[in-house]
Amino acid sequence: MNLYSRQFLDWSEPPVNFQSAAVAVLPIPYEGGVSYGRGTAKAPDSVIESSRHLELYDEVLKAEPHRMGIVTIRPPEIPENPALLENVVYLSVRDLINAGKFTVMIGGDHSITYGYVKAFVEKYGRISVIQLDAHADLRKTYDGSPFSHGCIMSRVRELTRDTLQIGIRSMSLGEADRISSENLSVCTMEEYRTGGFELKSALVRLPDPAVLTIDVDVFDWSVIRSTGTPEPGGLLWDEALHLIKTIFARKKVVGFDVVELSADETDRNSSFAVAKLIYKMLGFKLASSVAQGLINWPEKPAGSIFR
Ligand SMILES: [Mn+2]
Repeated sequence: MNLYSRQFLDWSEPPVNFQSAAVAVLPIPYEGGVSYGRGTAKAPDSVIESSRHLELYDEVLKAEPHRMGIVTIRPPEIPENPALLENVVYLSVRDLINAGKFTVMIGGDHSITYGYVKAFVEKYGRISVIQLDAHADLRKTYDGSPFSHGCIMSRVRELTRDTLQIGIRSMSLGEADRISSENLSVCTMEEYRTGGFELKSALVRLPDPAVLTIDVDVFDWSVIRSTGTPEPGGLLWDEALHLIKTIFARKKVVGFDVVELSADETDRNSSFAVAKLIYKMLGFKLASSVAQGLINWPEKPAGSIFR
């Protein structure tokens, strides 16, 4: 497996290689599925660059999560054709999870999540997908294409019926009709704020394992403003972390992706927030596995610890 010349965290002490790493970060610099603002193809490099400025110590966990070993994989060749791209993503993710790596994908636009989820469905059979997003993404097609980022949850539901969508605050009448006629698990932002949705029981109903897909437009602009299809009124940093920590504590999360950041040279904050989010989430994965008695806090990279 070829490592990327730029490494998430860019940290080599303790020394880590593909074999000894618990986590593989897969950058997918693709924006062929976007409908509005551009810049998502440059996002993975921007996040990796920002990650070099992160503190490796997590003062909440009182530990250095990077000690489990995190390597960044060289991005695959990105084809123009979206159907081919789906397959390239699927093959890359499949190889990493078959090698036992906890695989984190950095997008790229949201359309890449199809290939990501497909690899997990193939490995585990039944999985659930939890989406944090401002948009329902439930149209059958968008702009006449099934490969658009604007209909990704429709595509994901071709792979699994077990979905939970949180933070939604933008949808069409057709999507709203679909949510009610198919009785889909959707917690709108308004319901999240008012407690009008039983999030904890929805989490209990979802089968394990679970994959998380995070569209950064779920965040409030004060946290992340550089995204292709922004919506006002999203999650604040602390409440997003609280929500995500709860998901890690209650579900067996086997992977996550973070998509739709739009790299912008005038905005370092958004890239840095995404880098920190990824590192925080890796810390949650580690902490929940330790809390469940599955592993001990790693002092040095010891290969595939998440089984
Ligand atoms: Mn979105």
